[in-house]
Amino acid sequence: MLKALIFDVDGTLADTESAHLAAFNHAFAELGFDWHWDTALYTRLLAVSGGKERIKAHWQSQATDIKDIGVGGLEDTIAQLHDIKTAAYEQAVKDGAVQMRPGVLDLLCSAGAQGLQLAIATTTSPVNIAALLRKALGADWKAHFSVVEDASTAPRKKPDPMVYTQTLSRLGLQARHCLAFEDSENGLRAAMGAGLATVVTPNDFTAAHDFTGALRTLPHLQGVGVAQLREWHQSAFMDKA
Ligand code: XBP
Ligand code: MG
Repeated sequence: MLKALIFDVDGTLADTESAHLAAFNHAFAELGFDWHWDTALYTRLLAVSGGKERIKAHWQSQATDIKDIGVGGLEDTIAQLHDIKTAAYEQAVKDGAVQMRPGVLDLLCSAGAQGLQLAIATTTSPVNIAALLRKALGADWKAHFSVVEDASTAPRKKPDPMVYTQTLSRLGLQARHCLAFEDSENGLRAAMGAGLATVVTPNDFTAAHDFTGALRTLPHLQGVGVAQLREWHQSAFMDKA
């Protein structure tokens, strides 16, 4: 029996990565770095979950000047860049730069109304979740969710299943009673690693990813209701019976 829906944030609830990309480039300019990530490079860099990890991966790929700064300086500078980036992203969301994806709000509302628990399992920062969902659901957005697991609670990033196993534990539910919603290969691997049947809605940044093993891969969640999810969920477990 389906008891809970667990949602990824970036790329799943909303197409956020273009706003994240602009915020990263703003931070690089603010601190005088001559880096400018374009869409093609960012699409590749999204293979690394976590903004700080993504900056570090890029810096290491540049190799040239990383030794000049020393490890402590590297981590501090990455943290400084990420703080500036997060503030810029938060402002962009407040200014309306990001929209929820089709069907997401309807599904969140109908699932809650039909007694399903809702949870969030994301790699992004708490500030980013709050900015997005305050805008979409109002100041009491947290009341819609039984559990929120994010970069601050699950330090091992996707495709590590940590964020999903912690979400299931806090929900007090087994994976077979839940569905996960993701947009990326890392996210799908993390959810499947926790034993979760997963509905994937790719976006422009993740269209080329490998979604082998997804319960369904859909262009969006428009028109996907709770009854349909219950049917897909049941078929997933009847097939395994
Ligand atoms: C996607 C990510 C995040 C965002 C940037 O998270 O990997 O790193 O790209 O946000 P999700 P931060 O699991 O929601 O798809 O800079 O806060 O990491
Ligand atoms: Mg995502």
